[in-house]
Amino acid sequence: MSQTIVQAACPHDCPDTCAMRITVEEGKVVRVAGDPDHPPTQGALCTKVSRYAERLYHPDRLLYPMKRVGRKGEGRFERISWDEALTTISQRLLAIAADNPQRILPYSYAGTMGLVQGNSMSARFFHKLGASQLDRTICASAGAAGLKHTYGASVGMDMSFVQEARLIWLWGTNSITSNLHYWTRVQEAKRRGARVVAIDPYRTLTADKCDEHVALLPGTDAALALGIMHVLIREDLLDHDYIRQYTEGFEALRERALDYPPARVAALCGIPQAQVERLAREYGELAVRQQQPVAIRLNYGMQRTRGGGQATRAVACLPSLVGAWRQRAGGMLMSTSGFFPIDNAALQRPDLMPDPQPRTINMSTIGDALTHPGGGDFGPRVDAVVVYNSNPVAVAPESGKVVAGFAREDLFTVVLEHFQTDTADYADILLPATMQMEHVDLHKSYGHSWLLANLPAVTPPGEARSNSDIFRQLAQYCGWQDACFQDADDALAAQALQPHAWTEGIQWSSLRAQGWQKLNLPDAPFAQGGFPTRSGKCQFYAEALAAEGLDPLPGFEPPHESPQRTPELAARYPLQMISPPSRHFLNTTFANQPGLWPKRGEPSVEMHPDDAAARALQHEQWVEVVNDRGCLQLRLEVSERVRPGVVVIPSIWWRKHAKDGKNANELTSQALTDLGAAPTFYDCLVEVRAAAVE
Ligand SMILES: Nc1nc2c(c(=O)[nH]1)N[C@H]1C(S)=C(S)[C@@H](COP(=O)(O)OP(=O)(O)OC[C@H]3O[C@@H](n4cnc5c(=O)[nH]c(N)nc54)[C@H](O)[C@@H]3O)O[C@H]1N2
Ligand SMILES: Nc1nc2c(c(=O)[nH]1)N[C@H]1C(S)=C(S)[C@@H](COP(=O)(O)OP(=O)(O)OC[C@H]3O[C@@H](n4cnc5c(=O)[nH]c(N)nc54)[C@H](O)[C@@H]3O)O[C@H]1N2
Ligand SMILES: [Mo]
Repeated sequence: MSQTIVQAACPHDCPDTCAMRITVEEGKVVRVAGDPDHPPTQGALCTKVSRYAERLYHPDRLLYPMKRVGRKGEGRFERISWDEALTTISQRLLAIAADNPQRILPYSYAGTMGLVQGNSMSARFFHKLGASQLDRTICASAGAAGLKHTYGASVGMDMSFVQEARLIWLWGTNSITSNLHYWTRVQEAKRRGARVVAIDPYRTLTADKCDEHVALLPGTDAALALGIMHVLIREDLLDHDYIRQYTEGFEALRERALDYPPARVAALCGIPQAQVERLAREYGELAVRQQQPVAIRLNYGMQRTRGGGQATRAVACLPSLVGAWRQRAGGMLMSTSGFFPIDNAALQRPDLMPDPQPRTINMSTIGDALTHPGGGDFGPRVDAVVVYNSNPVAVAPESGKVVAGFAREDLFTVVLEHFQTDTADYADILLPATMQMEHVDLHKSYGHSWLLANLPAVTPPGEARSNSDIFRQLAQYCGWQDACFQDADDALAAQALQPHAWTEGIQWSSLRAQGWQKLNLPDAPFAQGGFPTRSGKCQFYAEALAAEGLDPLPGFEPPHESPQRTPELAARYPLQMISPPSRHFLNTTFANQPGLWPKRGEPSVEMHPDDAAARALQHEQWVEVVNDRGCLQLRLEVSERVRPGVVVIPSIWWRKHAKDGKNANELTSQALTDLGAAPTFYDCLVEVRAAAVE
C-alpha cells in the first residue's frame, strides 16, 4: 500500500505550535504524529491532536453550503450551490455597503493560527469593502498591553532552555493542559533539582505536581508581585547593576512596592504572609546571591480580571529586578509572538481601506455591539456579521446579550465553519471550510520561536473550501479587479515573511522544503538590555501610560466584582467564578468529540467542601450557579482542588451539549480590563444553590 508522509503544523490556539507528520494512505489520513526532529515538539502531540483523524472524518462535518430554513438559532438548513451562496452573500453585503459599509462586521479569532487561513484574503476583502474593523481582544490583549509598556513588545525568554532553570514559577497557567511541551521541560528541570511553584487559585493537575502551590484569590496577582518586590527591596535581593544599566523608573517602583508589605499582601491575596516572604527570598537569593537561573512562565489565567494588564506589568518587572535575564534559562515568558517579523500590511492590505478608516468594534463586547440600536458614538447599527475561525455565541462573555444579538431577524449572518457550532445555528448562510490537512499555511508561534509550514495532505471532503478561497471568490463575485485578490495561498505565505536579521535564510520556499526553521535570536535576548522599548530598557515606569492618564507604575486594582469594589454585589454573590480551559478541549474546538469529554460527559462546577457545607450542598447533586446576568444548571463536584471562596467551571462547552443549553459565559460580564480592553472572564461573582428541579 502506498504511504506518504506530509509535513504539517498544528493550527490551534496554543503556545506549542507543534510540527506534525501526517501519514496518508490511499487518500486518507491514517496517522497524525508529532515531528520527532522539531525541538519544541520532540515527537509528542497532545491527546486531542494525536486523534485528529477523528475530527477530520467526524460524521458531523459540514460538506456543502447551506441556507437557513428555520428560525434564527434553530439550526435548520437546506443545501444550496456555491454559486447561490456566493451570489447571495455578495449581493447582500454590497447592498448594505452602498448605504454604509460600517454596518458590516467581520468576526474572527484563532480557530486556526495560520497566517494565510487566519486573516489574509479575508482582511483584504473587508478592507476593500470598508467594513467595521474588529479589535481582536478576546484572549491576550491585556497581557500584550502590559508587556508592551514594560518590555516594548510581546517578547520573552526562549522555552528551549527552561530545563536548565533552578526555580520555575508557573504563574496563572496550567501547563499540562495548555502548554504541554513547556511542561516536559519543567519536568526535566525538576529531575535536575529545580523547585517548581504553581500560582493559581485552583489546584490543577499541574499544581499537583509542583513543589509548592500558592492558591491566591483570583485577580490579586499584582498585589502578590508587589509584595514580592517589597521583600526583594527590603532585603536588598536586587541586581543593582542590571537595574542601573537596563531599566528605568526604579525609584518610583520602589516607592510603590513599599506600599505592599507582606502582611497587607497576604490579606489581599488570601494566603499566608510567610508564603509571600518565602517566595521572594527563594527567588532573590537564587538569582542574586547564587547567580542561578530563575524562570517565570506567566500565562493568561491571571489576566482575565479587571487589573490584568497592570498585573502582567507587575510580574514582568520581577526578572529585571534580580537580573534574571542575564542567563538563558532565566527571565520571563508570556509570549514570543513579538519576535516574528511578519509583514501584516502585505498580508492584510490596510491600504485598501477607505479614508477615514472605518470604526473599530471590540470583539469582547459583541453582545452590546449586536444589540445596539445604532447612533451616537457607536455609529451605524451592525446589520451583517461574517464569522470565521471563531464561535462567538459560545465564547464571548454575557451570552444572554450575544444570543439576543445573533437572534435578530434583521441581522444577516454568514458563518464559515467545520461544524454546526452554537454560532452556526444562527447563520443565514453556512459555508463548509477546510481543515488544516486540506490547505496550505504558514505559522508563527507565541510560545517558541520557530516558523512552520503546513502542507495539504488530503483533498477536502464534499464541497469544503478554504477561508482564503472563499474570500477570493467573494471578491470576484463583488466584481473587484484588484490584483491582490488573485494571490494564491503560496504567494500569501511568501508575502508574510519580512526580510529581517532574525529571518535571514528563511523564505517560504525553504520552509516548504524543510518544514520549520528557528528565528536567529540570541539565546539570552535581554542579558544586556536591548528590550524593544524606545530606550532599550525595561520600563518599570511607563511614560506612555502616564501620557494616557493611566497609572504609569504597576499597581493593584481589585476586580470589578469584589468585596472591595462592589460590597453589595459581593454580599449577594459571594463566590468568585473562574472558567479555565478543560484539558481535552481547545476553547470550544474538540468539544463536539464525546471521546474527549471528561468521564461524566457533562459540564460541572467545582467547589470547596467548606463552601458546599455552608450551603448544605452534596457532591454530584444538580446545582444552579447564578448572578444578575443569568443562571446555569450544573453537576456539583465538591473538591479540595478549589480554594474556598472560588468556584471553577471547566470550559468551554458547547451550549447545546448542556442540559439547559447554556455554558459558563451565561454568567460572565462584558466589563473590560485596565489595559488592552480585554474581557474579564474570571472577574465574575456568583452564588450556588440547589437546583429547583433535578
Ligand atoms: N487543552 C487546552 N489548551 C489550550 C486551550 C484550551 O482551551 N485547552 N486554550 C488555549 C488558549 S486560547 C489560551 S489563551 C491558552 C491559555 O493558557 P493559560 O493561560 O496557561 O490557561 P490555563 O492552562 O487555563 O491556565 C490558566 C490558569 O489560571 C488560573 N487562574 C484563573 N484566575 C487566576 C488568577 O486570577 N490568578 C492566577 N494566578 N491564576 C488564575 C486557572 O485556574 C488556570 O489553572 O491556552 C491555550 N491552550
Ligand atoms: N468562559 C470563558 N470563555 C472564554 C475563555 C475562558 O477561559 N473562559 N477563553 C477565551 C479565549 S482565551 C479565547 S482565545 C476565546 C476563543 O474563542 P474562539 O477563537 O472562538 O475559539 P473556538 O471556540 O475554538 O472556535 C474556533 C472555531 O473556528 C473553527 N475553525 C477552525 N479552523 C478553521 C478554518 O480554517 N476555517 C474556518 N472557517 N473555521 C475554522 C473551529 O471549528 C471552531 O469552531 O474564547 C474565550 N472565551
Ligand atoms: Mo486564548
